[in-house]
Amino acid sequence: MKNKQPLVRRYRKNPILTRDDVPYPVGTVHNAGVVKHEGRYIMLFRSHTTNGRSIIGKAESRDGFEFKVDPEPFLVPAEKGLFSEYEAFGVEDLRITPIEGEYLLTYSAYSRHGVRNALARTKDFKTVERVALITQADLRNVAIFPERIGGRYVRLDRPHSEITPWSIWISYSPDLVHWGDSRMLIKPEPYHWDEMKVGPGAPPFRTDVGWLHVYHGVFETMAGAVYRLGVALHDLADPAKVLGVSDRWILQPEDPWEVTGYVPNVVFTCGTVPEEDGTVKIYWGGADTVMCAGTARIDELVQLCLNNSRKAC
Ligand code: BMA
Repeated sequence: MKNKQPLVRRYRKNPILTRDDVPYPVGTVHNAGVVKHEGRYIMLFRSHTTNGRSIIGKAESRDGFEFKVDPEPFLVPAEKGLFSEYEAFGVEDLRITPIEGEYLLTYSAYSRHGVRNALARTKDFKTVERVALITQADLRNVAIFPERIGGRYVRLDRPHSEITPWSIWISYSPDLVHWGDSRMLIKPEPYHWDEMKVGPGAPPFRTDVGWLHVYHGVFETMAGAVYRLGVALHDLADPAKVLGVSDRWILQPEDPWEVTGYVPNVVFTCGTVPEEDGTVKIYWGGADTVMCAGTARIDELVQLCLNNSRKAC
């Protein structure tokens, strides 16, 4: 494919959100979950505050590209109870899953005990209810599927391990609180663009042939790690079955605000919005500093997974 016709067409006015758009003091705006709610796009983005810890802000848009930020943050570390102990160092990289008339919010919770994942829920993006801490430590990037499958909730996540590369796992829950039946699905591929780490990106969305999942992959260079985006397709009835993982990346850091910033050479996604016209809006943080958006054709991404697949593990 020619570079003139990239798979992901960047929005011409990227970056779509920066710290200058935020009415309270923050150092960055990045790694946002995005969803369509009552005809408007809701973005829940991460910001480093001026003490270096992260909070989640909210922005809204009519067209999915021009966002206006709420005057106050949406989610900050809990001040009391169990959550306060595990969120004390910040909340990060929130994903939004629309399911059965509500929205599940999963995010990394940092504390002196390490990083684990929390689950909250909302119906209207005005009030939020924290549900449970759904992992132990050393695990990030929880993305829940937007439907129950075989009666159970399903999620992808990425445990950290010293003896096997950072890989994408799946697990299941009857009630959103207790998770199990875990299996490893996608491993980094040696000497490939994602050879160091892979991790779930946006919550997968349904297509006619499978669940499409935009994930991130990391390659270590002499100048540091490069974060890119790839795509995988999971079987609709049995998402533990990976139908294909695109051999090529779909997006890499290229724009100046992706190549340079707080963490250089990073594009990192937590959210996609599939549209009725067969396209998907993909949102990504650039260099852990700004938010960017682009559009891709869903059928092209599906074909990449099916026709140009590397092995999953
Ligand atoms: C990962 C996470 C992401 C971040 C990325 C690049 O490990 O911390 O939140 O975007 O590194 O710095």
